[in-house]
Amino acid sequence: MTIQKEVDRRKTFAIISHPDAGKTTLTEKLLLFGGAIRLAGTVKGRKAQKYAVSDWMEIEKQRGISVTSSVLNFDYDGYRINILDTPGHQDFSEDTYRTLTAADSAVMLIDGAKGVEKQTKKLFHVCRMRGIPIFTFVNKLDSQCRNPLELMDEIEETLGIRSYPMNWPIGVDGDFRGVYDRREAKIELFEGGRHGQSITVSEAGDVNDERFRQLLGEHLYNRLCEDISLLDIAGDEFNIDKVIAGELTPVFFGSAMTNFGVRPFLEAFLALAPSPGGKSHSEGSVEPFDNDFSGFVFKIQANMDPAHRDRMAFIRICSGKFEKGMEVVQARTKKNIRLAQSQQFMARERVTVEEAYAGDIIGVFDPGIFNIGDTLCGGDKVFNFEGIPMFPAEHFAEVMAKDSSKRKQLLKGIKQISEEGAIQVFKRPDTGLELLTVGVAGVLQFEVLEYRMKNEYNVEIEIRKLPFEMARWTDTEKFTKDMLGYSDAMLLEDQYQRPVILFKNQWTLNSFQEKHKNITFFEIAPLV
Ligand SMILES: Nc1nc2c(ncn2[C@@H]2O[C@H](COP(=O)(O)OP(=O)(O)OP(=O)(O)O)[C@@H](O)[C@H]2O)c(=O)[nH]1
Ligand SMILES: [Mg+2]
Repeated sequence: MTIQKEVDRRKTFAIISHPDAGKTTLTEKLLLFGGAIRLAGTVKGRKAQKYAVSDWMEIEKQRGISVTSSVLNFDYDGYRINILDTPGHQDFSEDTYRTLTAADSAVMLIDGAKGVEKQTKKLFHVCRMRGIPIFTFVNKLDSQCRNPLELMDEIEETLGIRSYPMNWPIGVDGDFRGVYDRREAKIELFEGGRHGQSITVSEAGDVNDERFRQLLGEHLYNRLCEDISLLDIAGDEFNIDKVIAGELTPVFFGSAMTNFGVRPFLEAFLALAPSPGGKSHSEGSVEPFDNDFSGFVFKIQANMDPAHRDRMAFIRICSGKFEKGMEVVQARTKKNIRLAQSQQFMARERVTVEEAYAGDIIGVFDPGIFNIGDTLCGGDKVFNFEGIPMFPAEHFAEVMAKDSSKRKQLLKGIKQISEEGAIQVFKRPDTGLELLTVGVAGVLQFEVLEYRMKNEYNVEIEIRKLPFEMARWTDTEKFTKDMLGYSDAMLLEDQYQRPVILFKNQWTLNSFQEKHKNITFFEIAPLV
């Protein structure tokens, strides 16, 4: 197959939403259709001792939440699909944000009972900024949900995007009966009971079939007919160009847990979602079907496999063909690097990748040489894709090993986890004892840190929270330590020995700034 053909059959997308809307559950069900797993793990099904495949981290299994994004891939109907399951919790949004840079489209989940929630709104805007198409899946129709017309209004109003319902639910007041497929003018009935563990076969047929009037009863049937004519008259028209431009979101109703409406969603999504496109960089741009390989690192993750304790760098391929063991230039260092031990993922299960194409996401062994945001170029031309920013940390704490003889493990763990971008590390200058200060964007990261240090590095740590809310870098030449005086601020240095000042809050920063007008502060570390 030519590169063009391979690119055309690829669909790479991220699933985003507020916590608990059902992203991991939907991911599981999609994998099931791909034949990738025979039995979908039940999310939070602790009794069954079966866990969602994309929640592979021990802490995720225990808590039933996703703390880091997962990459999974499978084949379906001739397509090669790369799914990025992201965490919904705001404390892990940095990870979600980075992951979105690797996606060509997004599936936004909405809990049918709750509507558009805060974190969904935030993530939606990130997708908007990136200009990627957004598909909406209104989930949990099997339990009591809000009026679908009201939900559509809320999506349009709070998110500022037009919507087009691809199907329409029948009976949402806790008596979910099925959906009407608008394009095919067909009804598919929900059978209730135990689905979810396998692929459902349900009764389906033309909407005008008298059978459905009887099956649904006069009331529901008439209501459906009214709703449909209302949508046809008052709703937006379907327009694929607007979908691709991110101006119109196709909306699907269904239930991930009971596996209802998931297959029609997948099929419609695959037909409409864009395949990988071109991407601009510092010297121009690449097309996915160009012969030269290019890609960038958007995620680094250590210890995915407790048996190996190694570290993987995740690469989104932007152009050309990847071949196992190929040599590329790392744009930041201009060094040649052999991409060894390339793998693709079914959560914990890894499969060696011999070749991959633009749109694919692969993991390569990282002996500690990759940074998040690194561009890798396979051809003669070396360039940089746009970098991936770090989120400013908002919570700070001093971290030490409970057992001081474990200092070596402590340093190793903190270093590796900071290289993954989950924490930022600072030191106190000029003190004999090397006290480590850690900054995070969300407090739950501290818990993850504590947990991972114990489980992956065998060090119990103590975390002493500090009363600061912001870290600022500054111009090194002008700043002196004495300037801080007795203010509510603390001087630290980052890994490159540059001064970083922690301020208690915006007010402390402002009053310091008043006194020292010639000093400039930076929210984000200047590039090295
Ligand atoms: N009733 C009902 N419950 C569902 C459905 N889909 C998911 N759930 C439940 O909702 C809860 C959250 O599901 P997850 O898939 O873990 O949600 P998530 O969006 O991945 O959550 P985070 O990754 O933590 O943001 C679980 O208890 C699921 O069983 C559904 O279709 N119907
Ligand atoms: Mg999840």
